[in-house]
Amino acid sequence: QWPAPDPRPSFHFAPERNWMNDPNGLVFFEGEYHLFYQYNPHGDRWGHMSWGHAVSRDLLSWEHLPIAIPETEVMAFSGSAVIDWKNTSGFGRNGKPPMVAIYTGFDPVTKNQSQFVAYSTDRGRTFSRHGKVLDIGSAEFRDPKVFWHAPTQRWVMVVVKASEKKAAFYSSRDLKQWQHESDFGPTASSTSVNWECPDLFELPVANGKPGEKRWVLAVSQGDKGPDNGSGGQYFVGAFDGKAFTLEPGWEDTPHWQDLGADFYASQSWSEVPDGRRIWIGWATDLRYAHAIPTTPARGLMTLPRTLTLRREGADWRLAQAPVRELESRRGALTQLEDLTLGETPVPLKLGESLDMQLAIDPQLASQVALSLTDAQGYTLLIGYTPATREVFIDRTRAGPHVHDAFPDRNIAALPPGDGPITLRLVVDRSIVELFAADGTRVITDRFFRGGGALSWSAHALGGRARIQSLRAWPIEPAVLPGR
Ligand code: DQQ
Repeated sequence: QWPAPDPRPSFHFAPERNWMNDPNGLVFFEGEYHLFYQYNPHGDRWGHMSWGHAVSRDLLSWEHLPIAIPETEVMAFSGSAVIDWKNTSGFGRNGKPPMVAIYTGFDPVTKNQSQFVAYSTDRGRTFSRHGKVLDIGSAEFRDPKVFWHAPTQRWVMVVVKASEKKAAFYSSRDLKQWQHESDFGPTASSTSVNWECPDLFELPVANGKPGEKRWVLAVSQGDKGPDNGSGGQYFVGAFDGKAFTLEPGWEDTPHWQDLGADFYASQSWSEVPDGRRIWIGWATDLRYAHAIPTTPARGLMTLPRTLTLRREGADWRLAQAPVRELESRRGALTQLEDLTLGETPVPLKLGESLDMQLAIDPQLASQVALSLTDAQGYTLLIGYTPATREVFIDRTRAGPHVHDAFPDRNIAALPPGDGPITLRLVVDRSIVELFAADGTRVITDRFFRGGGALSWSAHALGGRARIQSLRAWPIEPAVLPGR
């Protein structure tokens, strides 16, 4: 029913063909960021889940590799990967640490979900199956995230009891024998049907005391997200290797990872050499993932984003920023200063794949919008509403309607503040990622245009508005590093 296929993005990851969902097994090893992902090798719908595989040296240019973990008698559902530096598992060869993948095996006959281990001794190129390591006889037990917890000298697994909306914590000395330690959840903030794809990590508090850190537990939720689709929440607290406890005074109101429609199953890389915590999400909504165009790949990841934590009054906020590697891919700068806008659109000569910084005058009373229009007149609006201090992405008229169940307009209310409204906007042909308020408010949306080239313009929606400055850089196409 789509008038034209949506074009492949230029610097966001998509598989070469077929269906992709969650990111899995994110780990850095010997100069390469590994991205495994939920993959159907046989078609462009969910099924036959296997782990697809790609590697990158800069998180932007990806080299496609063969399937790492295929479907066998069980499908290989979501999970994580670690480097077993001390060879606690005994899988290492010739003094080299093994890469160990821990994933959910889903038995399509019995519906049982249990945790499996596979390992690689050749930089993730091939995996050997070790087999099942944890089975509690449940059909709702999945998505293990494993990491080394140095203070207790144990491996920790956080895994969901999905329909109970609980994160369960296990510990192990060798990645094979696992002991249950505690459960967290459900919480009053979670009204969805399930929890999926948990992650747990410690983050620096960017505006806190020197060295201040907190633990963040992230969980994806299959429905009733910020705009009623799927989404992810996060919790801030403490973790002692056995149990997660919420920060005192943490209000049980939802804290959403992303306020758009298209950020799900987020996972972070382990072993990043400079200590950054970087994550990525599957850029779609489960409700329409099967209905969006296929090009021939049906599935896209967001941009990898660096995470910090910020104190906001008595509250805590996760802050996200595009990885700094994006800046080295910027082409020639287009810079505009003091752009006063009325209702007549001012054309802007900008491309379809770009990185932009915007400063909007907070004083003028009318809404300001950037619009992205295709050759058939479909228009995506990205803007700011001064009266309510909200940024928005409006895809009501951006292409064929996507789904009746939730709105096509996503908003983020900004915290009180003085000075210009500064925004970072990353656009790549069929995806837009908007970062506001130091990255504490993020909106990610796909848009499915009708056809032809996209053109940019800016205007005020009634009255006058002013863009104080606009700096935009085209993102240069990927050049794969030599092998
Ligand atoms: N997708 C995987 C599951 C996970 C869900 C199966 C989330 O492991 O819970 O493809 O999208």
